[in-house]
Amino acid sequence: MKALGRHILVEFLNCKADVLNDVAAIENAMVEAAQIAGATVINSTFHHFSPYGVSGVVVIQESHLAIHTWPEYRYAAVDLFTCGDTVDPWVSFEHLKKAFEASYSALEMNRGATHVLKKGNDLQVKPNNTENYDPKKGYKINRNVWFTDKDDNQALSLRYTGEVLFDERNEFQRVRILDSISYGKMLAIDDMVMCTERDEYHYHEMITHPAMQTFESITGSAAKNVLVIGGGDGGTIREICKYSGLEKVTMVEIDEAVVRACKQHLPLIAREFSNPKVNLIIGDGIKFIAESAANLYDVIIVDGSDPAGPAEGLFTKDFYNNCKKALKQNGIIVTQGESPMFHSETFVELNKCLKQVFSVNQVHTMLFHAPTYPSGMWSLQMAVNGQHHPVTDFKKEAAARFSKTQDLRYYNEDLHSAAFALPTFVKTMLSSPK
Ligand code: SPD
Repeated sequence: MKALGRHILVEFLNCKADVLNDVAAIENAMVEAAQIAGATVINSTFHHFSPYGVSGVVVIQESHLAIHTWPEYRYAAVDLFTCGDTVDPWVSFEHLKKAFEASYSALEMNRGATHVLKKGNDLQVKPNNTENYDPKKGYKINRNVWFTDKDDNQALSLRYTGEVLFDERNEFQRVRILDSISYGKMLAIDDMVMCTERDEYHYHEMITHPAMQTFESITGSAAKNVLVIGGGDGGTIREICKYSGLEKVTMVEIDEAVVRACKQHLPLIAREFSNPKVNLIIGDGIKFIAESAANLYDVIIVDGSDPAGPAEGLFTKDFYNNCKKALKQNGIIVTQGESPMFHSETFVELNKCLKQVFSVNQVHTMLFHAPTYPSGMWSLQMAVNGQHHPVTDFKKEAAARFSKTQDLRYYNEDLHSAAFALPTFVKTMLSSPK
């Protein structure tokens, strides 16, 4: 029977569950399935659903390949539809079967049997939109793939090219470098954005300079011995290395894959790893600080991930008690404090925890703008191991000189004090009794 199209409906069963929940892997497999069969890919749109499932379609010049997955059932419903004689949909089917490591049942239907259809002569068919067509290279694939950092109710999504430049899972976490469309290359740990080329300086300048400048203001000399826990992308040590008075910065990062990925793909962020003042230790920061000598560091910066996986211990009283011991008198600790809008509970709990380890008057909250973290409002918690205050004892002139000579792009002498000014709703969140 002659037909306009071939349509294969596939039930993929017993698939690898984690592949069925991986939007990038599925998009790649579907695009490859189309290309291997000789189809011309025009567009692809894939979406991940929370907590499980992916839907997507690859539009090809010869029609489409579509999928919906149920990872919890290890099942995917796929349809492969091609028109004309040039593309064999069974070739795509074979590719997907391997990619999903699936068993299957499939049936083929002929669509548009020509003996029952009548072709009209009077239809004026307009030419296709040729915007994405280059006569030499053919169609430009317009991929529509999104990375989503989310909890059950809120999310931040960044569109990326579909290129996964680095992807490794290890005993700690999954480390990926993706190529985002608007924010450049991005480091993602598990399903969370850690930093992007375009806005990383907001975070790295703010986690570093308010603490370093406060130390200098209250002690009258530059921080000489600094400890960073986490910070594997290298952005925080890059900022610390801008201080000429620095003698040594020790960085304890649990996952060497983060350092390796960033050295390879984010060299402007990871540019100070070879600085002789940097002592990189690949190891557990929680254990490191528990075993540290007392009274050692001028500034400690906790540049951890969110409190899931190996960073969980960075949000505990034990950990901050050990940090306090390791700080010199008038030393400063600063830690990434999550978001009052996105992780309200963790934000409040961490602040309470620090106030128990230090005292209420020694703990200070800063806010800054983080475009690629969910909600865009992020916090840092600072504790001063002494009686000085980061705003009232702040020496503006030195900070102004430093931010100018170092060409800082976010931090400056005005922002230093402004960052500690909190919206009323945040003050209220933090004023609840201990
Ligand atoms: N949700 C993002 C929390 C920030 C974690 N740290 C980022 C590392 C950048 N050096």
